[in-house]
Amino acid sequence: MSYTTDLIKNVSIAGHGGTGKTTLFEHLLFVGGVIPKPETVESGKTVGDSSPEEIDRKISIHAALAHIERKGKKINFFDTPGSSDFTGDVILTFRASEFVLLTVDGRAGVQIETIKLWRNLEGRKKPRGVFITKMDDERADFNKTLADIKDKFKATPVILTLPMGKGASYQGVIDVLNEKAYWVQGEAVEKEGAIPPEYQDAVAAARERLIEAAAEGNDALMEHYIEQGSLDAAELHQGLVEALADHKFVPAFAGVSLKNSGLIPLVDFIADIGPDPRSAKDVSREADGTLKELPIDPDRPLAALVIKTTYDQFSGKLSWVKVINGRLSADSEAFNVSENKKERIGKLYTCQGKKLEEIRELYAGDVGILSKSATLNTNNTLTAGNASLTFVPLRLPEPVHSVAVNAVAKKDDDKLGEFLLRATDEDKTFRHAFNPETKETVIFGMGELHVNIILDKIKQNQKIEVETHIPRVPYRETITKKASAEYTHKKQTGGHGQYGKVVLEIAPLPRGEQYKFINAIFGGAVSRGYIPGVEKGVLEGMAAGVMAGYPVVDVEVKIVDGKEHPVDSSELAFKLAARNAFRESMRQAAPTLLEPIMNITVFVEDKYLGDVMSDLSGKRGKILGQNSMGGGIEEIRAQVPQAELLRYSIDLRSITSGTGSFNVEFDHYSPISGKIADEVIKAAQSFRVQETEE
Ligand SMILES: Nc1nc2c(ncn2[C@@H]2O[C@H](COP(=O)(O)OP(=O)(O)OP(=O)(O)O)[C@@H](O)[C@H]2O)c(=O)[nH]1
Ligand SMILES: [Mg+2]
Repeated sequence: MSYTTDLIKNVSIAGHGGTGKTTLFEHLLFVGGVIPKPETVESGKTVGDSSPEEIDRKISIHAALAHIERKGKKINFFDTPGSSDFTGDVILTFRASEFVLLTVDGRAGVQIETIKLWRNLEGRKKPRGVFITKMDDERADFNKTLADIKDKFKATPVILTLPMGKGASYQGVIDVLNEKAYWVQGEAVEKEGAIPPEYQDAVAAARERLIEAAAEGNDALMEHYIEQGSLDAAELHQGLVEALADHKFVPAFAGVSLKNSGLIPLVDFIADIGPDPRSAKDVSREADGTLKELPIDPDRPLAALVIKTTYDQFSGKLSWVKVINGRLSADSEAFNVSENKKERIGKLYTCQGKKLEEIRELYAGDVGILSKSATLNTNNTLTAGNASLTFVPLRLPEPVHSVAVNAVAKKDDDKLGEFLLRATDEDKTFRHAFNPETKETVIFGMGELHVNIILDKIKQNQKIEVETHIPRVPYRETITKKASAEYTHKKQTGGHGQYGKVVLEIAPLPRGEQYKFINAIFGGAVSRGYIPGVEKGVLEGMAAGVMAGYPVVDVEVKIVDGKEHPVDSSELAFKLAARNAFRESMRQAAPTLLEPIMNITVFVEDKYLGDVMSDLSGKRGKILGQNSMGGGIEEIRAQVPQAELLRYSIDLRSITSGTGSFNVEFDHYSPISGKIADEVIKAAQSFRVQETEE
C-alpha cells in the first residue's frame, strides 16, 4: 500500500555497539504487528541482523529497513550497525530519516560512538531523541543516564516516558505526554492503565518540563504560556511538533525492548509528533552548479536519490531509493541524471527486512526499493527527465585500514576484480585500487573487522582463494647534492653499430617539485633529434633508483655535453647512455630514501589520551596538537610515517578497547636514514628476488 507524504515518518535507530538497536527494531515490528514473534539477536533470526556475516558475529553490519503502521502513519525504521567500522550505513540512514533515535544503554551511559553520531547529527541539524535501554538490569540508572546525556551532549533531555522501577522490579513506563501507564505483560504487548499514585508527582514535574519545551515551539505559544502558565492540549501538540522539527529539545524515552516495554508510547510519539518529511530538505546541485535546498514535496516533478545498493541472492540487484519530490511509479520511465541515461522502472517494493512487498507508487518522503535496475548506482539521482538537478553525494569517512590481496590462481583474477567492483557499489566506505608501482591490489576498509568481512565473502561466497599481506609502502628516492657523470654507450663490432655519449649534471630540487629536464648542450655536440632519447633514458633511470629501486623524485637533470657518431648513433643508443649516466650520477649525489608522512587525527576518550600519545611518539610520530571535543573526547593531531600506520586501526583498537577512531591522509615525503633505511633497502631486495623468481 502506498502512503502519501503527510503520512510518512522515517526514523533511524542508531547508537553505540550493543546498546540494543536490533532488539528494539525487532520488538517494534512485533508490537506493530509485522512479525508474529520477536526473535533474539543471539538466535540469528532477527529481521535486523539477517545476513550470514551478521548471524555469524551477532552484531549488525548493514542497515536494515522495515515499517509499521501506527495511527494511520507509515513509520519506516532503519536498524543500523553500532561498530565504527560500518558508520557508512548509519550515515546514509541519517540522510534518509527526519528523526534519529539514539539508543543509550541504561547501565553504561553515553558511549563514544553515540557521541560521534551526535556530532554528525549536529552538523545536519537533524531532530533526534534518545531511548534508554535495558532498564530491566539491576545496574540500570535512569536519572544518572539522563545526567550523562545532559553532560555529554550539552543538551537537555525532556522525559517522554518515565520507567516504573528497574531490574527485577521493573514494571513498565509512564507516557508523560498522554498521562497513561503501560504495564509489562510477559511476552505480550504492554497494557495501558492508570498512573500509580506514587508516580504522580514525578509525572507532574516531567509534564511541566514537556510543556515548557512545547512553549519554545514558536513565539505565540511562548507568550501564551507566560500569560497563562500552561498550554492546552492542541497547543502542547503543535508546540512539540515545531520545537522538535527545529531540534529545540531532545525527547527521552526509556524501556525494555525484550519485554516490549516503552514501545507504544514511543511509536505514538513518532506518529503524532515525529518530524514530517515536508519539514525536511535535501541538498541538490542545480544545472548551473549552485547548491540548493530542495524541500521534500510530492507536488513537484519526480526527484529521487539512490541511498544504497544491495545484491540479493534471489532478487538480484536492489536499489534503495528515497523519493524527495513527486512520486515514483512502477512500470514507468525515469531519467538517471548522474549517468545521463534513461532508466526503465520495473517493479517497485517496500520492504520488511529482507522481505519485499510489491507496491505501485512511492510518494515523496518515502523510502522503497527498485529491483534489477540497469543504470542506477548508489548516490545517483533519478528524475522525471526534464529536471536537471542532482543530489549531492553523501559525505562519508575515508577508509583507513588497508590490506593487499591477490588471487592465488591466475584464473580467479577477473572474478576477484568483478567482486571488488560490486562490493564498492554496495558499500561506499570500501575501496580497492591497483597500485602499479607496488603491483598490488589493495583493499581499504574502515577497520580490521570491515576488511575481514570482505575477505570472508571473497573466500566463502566467491570461493576465491586469496593471499593477503600488509601493503607495501610507496617509498621514493632522491639526491642531496649536485653531481655529474658521463657514460658512453658503444657497440661497434660488426654490422650497424651503436654509439652515444652523454654527460649529465644533476641537482636536488625542493621537495615536491618532482623533476626538471634541461638541455644545456652548446655547439651541437649532441643533435637536437637525440635529446628526446636522452630524456627517455633519464626517466627510465628515475623510475627505479639506485638505492632500493623506488622511483626517484625532486631532481633537476641537465645534459651538458656528449658526443655522437655520424653513422652509429641512434635514439636508442642515447637513451641507454642517458639511463646509465643518470644512475652513475645519482650514486655520486648522496642519494637518500624518502618515506611518506601522513597527517593523522585520532579521537579518543580522555582516559586513553596518554597511552595514545606515547604510542604515536613510539611510532616516530610528531604530535602537532590536541584539543578537547567535549563529552570526554579528545582530538590528537600528529604526523606519522605511513610505514608505522599500516596496522594502526588494530593498534588503536587494542589501546582504547575499541573506542578510538582516526582519519589519515598523505602529507609529504621525508628523508630516512640509518637503520630504518637499511631495513627498507633489505626488504626491497627480498621482494625483488621474489619477483624475479615468479
Ligand atoms: N536486559 C536487556 N538486554 C537487552 C535489551 N535490549 C537488548 N538487550 C541485549 O543486548 C544485547 C545487544 O543487543 P542488540 O540488539 O544486538 O544491540 P545492537 O545495538 O543492535 O548491537 P550492534 O548492532 O552490534 O551495534 C543482546 O544480547 C540483547 O539481547 C533490554 O532491553 N534488556
Ligand atoms: Mg544491531
